[in-house]
Amino acid sequence: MSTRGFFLTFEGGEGVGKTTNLGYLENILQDQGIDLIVTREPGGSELGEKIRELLLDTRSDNINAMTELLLLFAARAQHISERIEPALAAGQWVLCDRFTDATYAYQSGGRGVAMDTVKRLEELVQVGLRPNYTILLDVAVETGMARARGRGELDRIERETMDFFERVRASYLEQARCNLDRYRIVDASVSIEEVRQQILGVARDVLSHWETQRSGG
Ligand code: T5A
Repeated sequence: MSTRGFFLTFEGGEGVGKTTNLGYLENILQDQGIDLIVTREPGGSELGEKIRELLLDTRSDNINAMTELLLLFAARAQHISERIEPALAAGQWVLCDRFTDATYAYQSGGRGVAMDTVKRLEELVQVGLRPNYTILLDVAVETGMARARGRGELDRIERETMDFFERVRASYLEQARCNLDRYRIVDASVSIEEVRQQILGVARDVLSHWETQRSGG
């Protein structure tokens, strides 16, 4: 019987509702007695949060695509060693707001960095670590951006063009299509309550995945 925890990630474009729904799923899982931590990328560790500030600061307007990519993986390396791996090794669940699928979507899909470059860094930094389950919240780019704008000032990445975010969305949908075993797509275009109903259904599916993993299936 495996005692290792379960690694669950939330993904999607800007303003899709990841933070809102991650909090909802967290409550459902805790009610089921699941011991978990909630974290995010970029960030998740003290150093990672400093790197996040650099990445999202609107004054960092001359970061080139490779520097951005390496900063994301530097933050990720620290996050994995400091928080994700210790939690999983202790049998805890890790609920993470974005992970490497975001790098494929934003840096490869959005910025045009070769997928193979991201893949090489993924292998180097993660040494086999991959999410067990990924929830992709999907909504039209204009809708997500309107929600993000409604929340306040846009950060450096949120100021990208609509074309950039269309490429990000297309990359996420393609990743989901290629990883049907771990991806679930939630229609985030509907009301918060209706999205919650979908998350409730996904929570049942997540728990059944966990049972399968725990029993060594
Ligand atoms: N990034 C990240 C990369 O480029 N590469 C990487 O490898 C990684 C890891 C920061 C940025 O970093 C980039 C991507 C990002 O640009 P982030 O903070 O996770 O990452 O990015 P955001 O998408 O900006 O996250 P947000 O916290 O801003 O948005 P959420 O979490 O998706 O949305 P949320 O829950 O805050 O909701 C936004 C607003 O919409 C409302 C909410 O109440 C809130 O006001 N809302 C709804 N309104 C109507 N109907 C619904 N169904 C709604 N759901 C939520």
